[in-house]
Amino acid sequence: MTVFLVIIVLALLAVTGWQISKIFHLSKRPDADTSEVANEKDNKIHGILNLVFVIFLYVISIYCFWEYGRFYLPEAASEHGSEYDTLMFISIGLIMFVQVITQGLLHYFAYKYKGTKTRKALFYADNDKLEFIWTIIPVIVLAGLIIYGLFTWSDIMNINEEEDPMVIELYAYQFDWRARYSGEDNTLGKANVRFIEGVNQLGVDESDSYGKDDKIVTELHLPVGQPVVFKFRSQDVLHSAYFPFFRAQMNVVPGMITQFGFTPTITSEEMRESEYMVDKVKSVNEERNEKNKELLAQGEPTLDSYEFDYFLLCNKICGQAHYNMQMKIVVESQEDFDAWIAEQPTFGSTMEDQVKDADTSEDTNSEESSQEENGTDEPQESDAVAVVNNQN
Ligand SMILES: [Cu+2]
Repeated sequence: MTVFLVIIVLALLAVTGWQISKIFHLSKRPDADTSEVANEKDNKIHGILNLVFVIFLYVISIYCFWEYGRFYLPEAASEHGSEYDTLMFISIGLIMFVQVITQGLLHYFAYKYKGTKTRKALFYADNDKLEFIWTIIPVIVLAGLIIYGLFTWSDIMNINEEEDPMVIELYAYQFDWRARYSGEDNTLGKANVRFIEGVNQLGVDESDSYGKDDKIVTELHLPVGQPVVFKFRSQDVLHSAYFPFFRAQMNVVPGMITQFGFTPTITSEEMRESEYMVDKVKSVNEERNEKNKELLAQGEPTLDSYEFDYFLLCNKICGQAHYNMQMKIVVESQEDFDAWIAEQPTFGSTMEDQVKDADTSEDTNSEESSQEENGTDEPQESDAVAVVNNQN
């Protein structure tokens, strides 16, 4: 019914528009030029508009670069990052150079050769020499760009096994990340979604001895200067691991393992102290302070002051809480990293603890039931990612 009414209203609006245009047409003076063919005045207006449009385009481009240039990322915090940035700036530079010239000429000629009564169009069929020039130049430039891009791509994507990279698994699920360090043996234990149960959030295969020393954590720590190779796994849908400051991104696909490796070069602390970040943090906090004044006036809780941290983000719209799917990354010295990783429990010990917990809770339960029931002690819920029922 609503659709029907909407259609009627739209039809009536169309009829109204048509009637109004007829009234305008009839109300024109009898000597007005009603011809459909453009006259001298029309051509002049269109010529000038063409010129005005391209000037507007240039002005707004310059304004955007000037105003929004501060949103560019700072110097890359990974070894391959500078290669990546150079490739991007060369590509953008070339495209912009050609765009500025051709767009400008196009509009200028539309203005310069606008129709006038005295001008006659020149019949110009073809010119082999010209066609050869404007074909061969783009071919050479594009081929160069593609070859350069391919070399950069293979440089970035190929993992140098001789450097003995540290193997870390990044596990994505709606809507968070977990990191699994491969432990002393630098080999990840096998994992499968079917093994997900209780504290075994990532479905690590308990029977695989490589998995015993794996360490599963909620924060990603990386030693500076150490090559790392990430193995990505997804529990549910397509995610994308995005490390903007390290110029890295890789799709995280359910049912397969994707990988990407890089070497972090700037610690979190060094990045915090960089001129770029000091300015950025200052401007964010100024905005927050302004906002806090409003919030205070409304009696609402205020925002905390901002401090920079690297983050791993999800860059695929994977569901409702996608926007908040992130994991903190800490790049630190080798000593700090060693101290931190030593404190993390291994997968083997976590599983043993679970068994012990289950035993003690059974004991206490039986004790409790022998006394009188005291319903205050709830069983400790693990912060399990998900429990998969393999009943099918
Ligand atoms: Cu996601």
